[in-house]
Amino acid sequence: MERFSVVVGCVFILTTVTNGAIITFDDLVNSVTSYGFDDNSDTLDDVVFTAPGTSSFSSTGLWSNQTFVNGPGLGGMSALTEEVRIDFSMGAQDTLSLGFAIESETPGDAVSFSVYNAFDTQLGSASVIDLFSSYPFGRSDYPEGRMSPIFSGTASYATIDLVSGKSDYAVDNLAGVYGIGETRGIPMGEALLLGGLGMALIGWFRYHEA
Ligand SMILES: [Ca+2]
Ligand SMILES: [Ca+2]
Repeated sequence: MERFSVVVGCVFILTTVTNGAIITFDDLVNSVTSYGFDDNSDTLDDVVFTAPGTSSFSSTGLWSNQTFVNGPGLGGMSALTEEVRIDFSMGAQDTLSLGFAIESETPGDAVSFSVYNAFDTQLGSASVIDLFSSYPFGRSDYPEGRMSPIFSGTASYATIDLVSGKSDYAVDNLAGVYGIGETRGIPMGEALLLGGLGMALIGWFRYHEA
């Protein structure tokens, strides 16, 4: 019985490891209207960012002197409603966190990150005021910050509302746990290590049963 438990435990580790991921947009192509991220490389995007209406995303903004955005980020122009919609094809859970910067000389604008389930019920939201980040010899080029909504349940999509005036924006480094329930590959070295550990445990139980 104990040996059975050990074997089942090892198989569980090998098939349902769920890792968080940070989306950096480093391969963003300029002027696309959506950007997909495939967390487990099964060719199905787990997270899809969409620009509203006829807008498109820009990868060419100068966002180098920022703390929360490291170019390239997902950039664009202000929209009448939200600037970015994020769909989680396989769900997201617990918390999300996204850096942002707004091309403005005046900080103090409120931005928001709202998370919804598949029935359009809001699960959580974060509202943040943009500020200049300080450096030892100055400050960031643009006001910026990080929005980190915490929620329970499975998120289906989220909306990012950044600017009401005519400003450019960039978001970057979305951290979260996506693709819930999907199978993930793990590095061969770790797989061999886990497999070896399982065999060693089985051997140990056989030795002690004898
Ligand atoms: Ca980036
Ligand atoms: Ca996938």
